[in-house]
Amino acid sequence: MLKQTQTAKPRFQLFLIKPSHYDDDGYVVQWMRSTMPSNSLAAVFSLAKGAAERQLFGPDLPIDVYAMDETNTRVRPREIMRRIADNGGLGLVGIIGVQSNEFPRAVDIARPLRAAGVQVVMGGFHVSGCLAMLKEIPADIKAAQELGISIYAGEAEEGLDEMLLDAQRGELRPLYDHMKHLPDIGDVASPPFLPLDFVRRTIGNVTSFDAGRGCPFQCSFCTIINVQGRKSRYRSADSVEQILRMNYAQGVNRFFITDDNFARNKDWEAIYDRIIKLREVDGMDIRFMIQVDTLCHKIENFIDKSKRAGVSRVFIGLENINPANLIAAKKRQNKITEYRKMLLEWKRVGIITYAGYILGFPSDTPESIRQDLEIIKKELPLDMLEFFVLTPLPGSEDHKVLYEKGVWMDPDMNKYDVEHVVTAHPKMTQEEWEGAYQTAWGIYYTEDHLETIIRRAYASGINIRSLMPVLFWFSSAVAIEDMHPLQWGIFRLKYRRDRRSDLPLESPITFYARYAADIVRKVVVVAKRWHHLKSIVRKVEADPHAKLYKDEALTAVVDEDADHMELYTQNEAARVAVERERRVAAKPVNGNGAKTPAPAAQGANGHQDNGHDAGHHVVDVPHAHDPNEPVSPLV
Ligand code: B12
Ligand code: SF4
Repeated sequence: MLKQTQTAKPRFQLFLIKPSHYDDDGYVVQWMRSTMPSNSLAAVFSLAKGAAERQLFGPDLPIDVYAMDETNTRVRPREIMRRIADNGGLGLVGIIGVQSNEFPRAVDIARPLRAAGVQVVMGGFHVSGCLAMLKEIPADIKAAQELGISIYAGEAEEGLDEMLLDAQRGELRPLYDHMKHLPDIGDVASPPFLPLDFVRRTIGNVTSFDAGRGCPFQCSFCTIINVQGRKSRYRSADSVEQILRMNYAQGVNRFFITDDNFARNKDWEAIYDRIIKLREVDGMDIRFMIQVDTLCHKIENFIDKSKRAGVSRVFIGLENINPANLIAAKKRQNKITEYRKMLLEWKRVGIITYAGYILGFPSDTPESIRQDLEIIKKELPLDMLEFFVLTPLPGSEDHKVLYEKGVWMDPDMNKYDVEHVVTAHPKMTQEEWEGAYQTAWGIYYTEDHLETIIRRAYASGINIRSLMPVLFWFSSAVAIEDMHPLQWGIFRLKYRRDRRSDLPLESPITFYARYAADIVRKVVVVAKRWHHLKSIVRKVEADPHAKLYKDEALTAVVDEDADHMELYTQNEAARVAVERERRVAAKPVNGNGAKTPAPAAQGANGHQDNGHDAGHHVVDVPHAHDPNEPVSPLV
């Protein structure tokens, strides 16, 4: 326990820190404004605030709760120690939502705190995933425990109080294992929430919350099913309304619903109906980004209600267009014959689409990846495409299999950010695989294709002024920052002393000279790329025929087309898959009346990844954003 200084009345100091991770030079990835508040932090912060309000430690020991996200706030261990000491010496640091790529940084944050005797507990997907899947606790987690870091596996909704009471007595256990019991989240008294001053550190007026957890599918690269389970657990419509109203009251009205597949949230319709009421009856201007699967368009009313509920952007787990790869990853629910129909349905209602695309499945080669991307550009009416390196993430079946077979996986967890290659591939060398990931962005976001995306969007009634910042973000992150768009932020902050503990401190001259040169380079490239995109938007807006734009991707799939579509004929696996779908379907491949499959047969997206003729159908879409409002690239 930390040395106590004189204080009138002790107050328990609870710090909740969402860690960042290190870039390739070993510096903490941090921004003046990061992309979005973390729901993991919102969930634990709100539960902790609830405990404080209930006076969990009794009236004589109030709890002060502080939340910080290292992607936008510098963590100062000495300041934390001082606050604890000034308030009577009782306190706890919770390191929250620690992903595998954040684990080394999380331990580095804990190290000086532990050395000073501060209690530290750590939770999140890395520890939960490892405990869920591996027979023994892996070496990195054991090493953390040896430093005196307590490990919390599983969800906090039912176990937080017990752990806090142990901390109050200064008796934290080395392990809290809540993996066997998944709590009901229907009506949690303190649902996810973060205060306005926290949200202001991120771009736009956006916050995040999970309306549900769990997924019925079994993709081999997925961690979610092994951590959150395969059964859909969801918040009630009342609880969702509570979250929305709490945020609205503080002026936050844009939301990322973090469910890996909101379409498979068993209560999606009740939640949407409530949101529609809030928008249409109570006049609340609220908007959403959701994540869904490639069969969501088959759920009756789902897309139309998404529109009415204020969904302006949707992330789709496309993952791959080669059926052989989808089968290898046990992602059978993704049907290439549905891809264009689904995308045209989203276009019909004027909602912007993002898709995740994973590189490094067994059949992939640099050539096949290039060819697949050209097919996507030509035949699928997608807006943003984002790439991920197939990664055996701790918590996934892929990781467990390789771990148990003793196959080489990079021991540096910092690299498990789905941007680095961390194991071997049957057809590509490490360099080829890394090269394929790096070049994929440039292959998709060519100047010509940026214009095509904007033209398709304009012709479909999408507000291209809203699309522009998003397109900029996704097409530029890797080119400018060499970082995935989901990790990018506004103005990179770098502190010489915040370097990975196993790397030496650089001299101030070397460090600051490089930092300054980097800033100048980025400002120039950002300005150039932004100006270029703006000129395309202006060109399209000035074109009197732009509303009539039509191309193959915007044309509904009909049977005759299907035979020459490269998506359907690119290789033997695609031809076989299309034949099978035709046999299975009650109607031909372009039929609109296909039955909705039972939920257990439908898809979802795991984030790593987590229609009819819309081509000339112009939908009058209200402006998704006030032009003066800061726009979040994500919501
Ligand atoms: C929303 C989201 C994001 C958002 C915001 C992050 C956030 N955490 O909110 C964004 C878009 C920024 C993002 C980015 C990335 N993400 Co992400 N993300 C998610 C997603 C879809 C939801 C997170 C969430 O809200 N979960 C619900 C919360 C409540 O659950 P939870 O985090 O487990 O927290 C609960 C418990 O674990 C526990 N708990 C957690 N911490 C602690 C601490 C203590 C002390 C205690 C007591 C309890 C406790 O209590 C919480 C409440 O019950 C998850 C998938 C998922 N279903 O979780 C992926 C996921 C977390 N992301 C993942 C990855 C890989 C990434 C990226 C690296 C990849 C990428 N390029 O996109 C980046 C990098 C982010 C970074 N380093 O900055 C992986 C991590 C897997 C792993 N083993 O590491 C996941 C699991 C998806 C996957 N593919 O498997 N992500
Ligand atoms: S569909 Fe998505 S969330 Fe479900 S198992 Fe597959 S990757 Fe995981």
